[in-house]
Amino acid sequence: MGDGAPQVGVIMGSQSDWPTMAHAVQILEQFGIAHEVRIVSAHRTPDRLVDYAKSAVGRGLRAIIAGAGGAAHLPGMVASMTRVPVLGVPVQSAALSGMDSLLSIVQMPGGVPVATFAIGKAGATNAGLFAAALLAGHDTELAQKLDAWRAAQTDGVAPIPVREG
Ligand code: RP5
Repeated sequence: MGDGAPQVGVIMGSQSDWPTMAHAVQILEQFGIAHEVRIVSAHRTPDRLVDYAKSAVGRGLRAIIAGAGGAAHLPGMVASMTRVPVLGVPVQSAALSGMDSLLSIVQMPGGVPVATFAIGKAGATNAGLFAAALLAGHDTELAQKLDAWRAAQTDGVAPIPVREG
């Protein structure tokens, strides 16, 4: 997806995480950032996780957006095996509304960083935007697109609220 070798990897622990992680993918597509999307489960496909994390540097990935829910070990385990920046997205769980996911991802021990985002759609969207910002530091065209996106967002906020209800 996108032109050329993937610069960003989007991984998720389960197919059930897709509705959330789709928001990160949508941002990457909007900015034309080459990316790949995979299911990588810390618990159900541990060998796939190891292969993915250990190959990330060699394959040229610049960021990995990792979403998981519940006992969300995926982002931290990936971060333990690669220096590629890992952006963690807590997926909203049914049992605990994503607080379990959030705390699993954010409470990394010192030395193994995972940049942790908000629970659910906002977190996935912002992880996509953050990856774009990381890449924009070395890509003038992408930087201009990101500036335009941010300006459009600002322009879209009306100064006076509509009186509803
Ligand atoms: C996590 O547990 C996944 O990221 C998903 O959010 C949740 C359910 O996973 P499955 O039971 O579908 O494998 O590992």
